Amino acid sequence: MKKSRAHFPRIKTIAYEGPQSTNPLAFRHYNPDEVIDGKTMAAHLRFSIAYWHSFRGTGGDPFGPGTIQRPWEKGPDPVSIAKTRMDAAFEFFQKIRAPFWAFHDRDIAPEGRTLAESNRHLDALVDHARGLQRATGVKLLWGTANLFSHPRYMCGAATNPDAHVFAYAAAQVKKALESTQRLGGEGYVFWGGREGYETLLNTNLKREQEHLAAFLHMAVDHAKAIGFKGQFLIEPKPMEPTKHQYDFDVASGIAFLRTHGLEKHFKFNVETNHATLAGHTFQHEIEVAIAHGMLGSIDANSGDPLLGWDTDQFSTDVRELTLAMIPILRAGGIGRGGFNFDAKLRRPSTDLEDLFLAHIGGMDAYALAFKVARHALADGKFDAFLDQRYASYDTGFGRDIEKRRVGFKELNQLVLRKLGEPKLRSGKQEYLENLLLSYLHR
Ligand code: XUL
Ligand code: CO
Repeated sequence: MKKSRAHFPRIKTIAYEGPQSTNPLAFRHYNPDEVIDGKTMAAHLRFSIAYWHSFRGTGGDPFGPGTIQRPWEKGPDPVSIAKTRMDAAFEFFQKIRAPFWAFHDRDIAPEGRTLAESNRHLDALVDHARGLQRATGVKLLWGTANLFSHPRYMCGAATNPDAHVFAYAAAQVKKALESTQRLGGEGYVFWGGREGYETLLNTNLKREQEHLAAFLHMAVDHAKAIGFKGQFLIEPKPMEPTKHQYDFDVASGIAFLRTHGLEKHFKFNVETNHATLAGHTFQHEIEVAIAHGMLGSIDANSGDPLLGWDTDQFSTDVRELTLAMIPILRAGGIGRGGFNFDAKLRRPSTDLEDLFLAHIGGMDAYALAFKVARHALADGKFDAFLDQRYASYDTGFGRDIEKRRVGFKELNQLVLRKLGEPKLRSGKQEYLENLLLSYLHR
């Protein structure tokens, strides 16, 4: 990237300076080149930048307009502005040392007057992105279609009561999928922000859910037809903007996929703030997905305990991230997914530098959590505790229960004749929390 065209002329590529550094524009824990277990940290963590927040976010909220103004937001027409913006984005991806990015179709290219015009705009920007990906080595984690902003989708896309809207959404996803394929995306995300309802008085829930399943089957068929090899991901969220969203959480997502014969084709993109909105912890959603072999990727952010909506903040809560990282590492890592910062600057964070500071904090917090979790697991105490807690199922009648070799009748006899009253065995929560604390502060 030529210096004269730099969009962040005063900010150099962020360097790793170690935990003692006091430079706010340096990494203290994320050392992308450090090799751990034969893989660089960059390859373990697969950080990704969300185009929609970092390059389309304005700072606007439901109570007021945008506050964030970027110097590159000018040009003769929307497509040229979109290209300049993308140049700035790739300069940022490189300087922040994120190996991946993620986008919605309408983030990168302006909506046209017709679908054909929108598609032409998207083609132009996908060409532009291909050039930038080649020049910088930054890769696409996943693509998706924005099926929630335009007024046509006000009552849903695949679950819209009007088949015309369903057809339009199908055409849009077809194009977004092909664009993701052209950019070599590792995955493709379905987040159904408006796939749900506001009132059952106007909603046929069963029919809408069947339409959603039909839509996802069409996506699977089209991926097969074009040879798209990326992973399909469902991103659950219980509400917002819709009152009740069908992909409520991972467990209901699994039930939905299995009901409709889709489970082989999908995994989950678990988002921290969505877990909170569903009344779960981040770790819970990850654990449920892993238990079913369906963890695909992570949208890394956090909510605010005092605000009831999806605030999409950058997380620096190393304890929560360590709890999330432990099951991920136990499962062998994030695979073809990544940690995508689906997070945005606060409304008053208007400096260009704030974009760097926000991501540095998020990346350092995840890197630290990764290191703490690795250390904790290597020590083996958590696993040993779990093994011992369930050991009664390893032999004897416990094993018979797991193998389904006994029923109520046999167990009844066993308790009456031999076992009697079980002894209380402590769950040791405080011991385990203190153990976690000891790894966090060493
Ligand atoms: C919305 C959200 C989306 C998805 C992609 O809450 O998380 O940005 O990640 O559509
Ligand atoms: Co998300």
